[in-house]
Amino acid sequence: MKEKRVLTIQDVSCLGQCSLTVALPIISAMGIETCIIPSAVLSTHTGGFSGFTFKDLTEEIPAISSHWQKEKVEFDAIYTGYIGSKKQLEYITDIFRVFGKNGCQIIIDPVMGDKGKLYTGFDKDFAKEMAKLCSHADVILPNLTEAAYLLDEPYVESGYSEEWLLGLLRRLSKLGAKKVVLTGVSFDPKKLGVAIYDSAADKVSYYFRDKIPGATHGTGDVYASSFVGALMQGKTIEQAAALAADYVVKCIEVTLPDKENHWYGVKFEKCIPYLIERMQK
Ligand code: PXL
Repeated sequence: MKEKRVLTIQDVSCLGQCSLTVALPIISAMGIETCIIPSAVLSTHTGGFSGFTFKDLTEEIPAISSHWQKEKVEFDAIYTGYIGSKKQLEYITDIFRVFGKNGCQIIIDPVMGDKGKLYTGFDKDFAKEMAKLCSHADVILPNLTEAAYLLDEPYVESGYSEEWLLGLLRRLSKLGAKKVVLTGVSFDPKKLGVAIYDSAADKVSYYFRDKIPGATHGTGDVYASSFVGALMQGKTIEQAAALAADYVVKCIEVTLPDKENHWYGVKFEKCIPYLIERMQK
């Protein structure tokens, strides 16, 4: 039996429960071989720590890629997360061209910001280039902030209608991605969820859970990683989007009692047994 193999490209934040330190354990725990290209090594993530170190690994991307081409490596999916520079976006586009064949799915989480603001180090110009990368995707997973920056539109935090959201999803899919999973969607102050849009069918579906107040770092990466794992395990995009939402909620619930001390991420490790069990449903 041919096992599924995923390549994920993002940074290593050595401490902080995000990017590769989340993607690698989660996708692996879901039974999928996970290959990585670390795009940079940081001592921590950039969301709340100060004085973090940053070792750029941009030139490793084409070097690793050319070795793999000689080895005739293939992937069932390529999943990209936090990408630190425009040069890296260029190299990743090359990787898509070389390895994104024979049914390989391209899944892009255009990690750039949250709550209407870009993370440290990103600007509008980078967002424009990220929008170009998204044209290669089978699925993109932006939050509402990233959606606004990808489209160069004002960020709309709340109070929007289903009609407006459908328009946003259509504009996002026009970037070139076949499907859009938009996170952080809310029509009711008590509920938070995702919108799943299929551009071929021009159809949207939703999955909501009760909103848990307060922001939690790293949940976007936990969401995208478990989504990718579920998709590789043969779930439909709607099932994968719901499973990932349920897993994130569980991770937040487990972390909340210790939130003051554990502010920098979620305790996703504690919920891996739940994730495995949830996958059997
Ligand atoms: O969770 C996204 C992320 C990944 N990697 C780094 C980050 C962030 C968000 O702040 O700083 C380095």
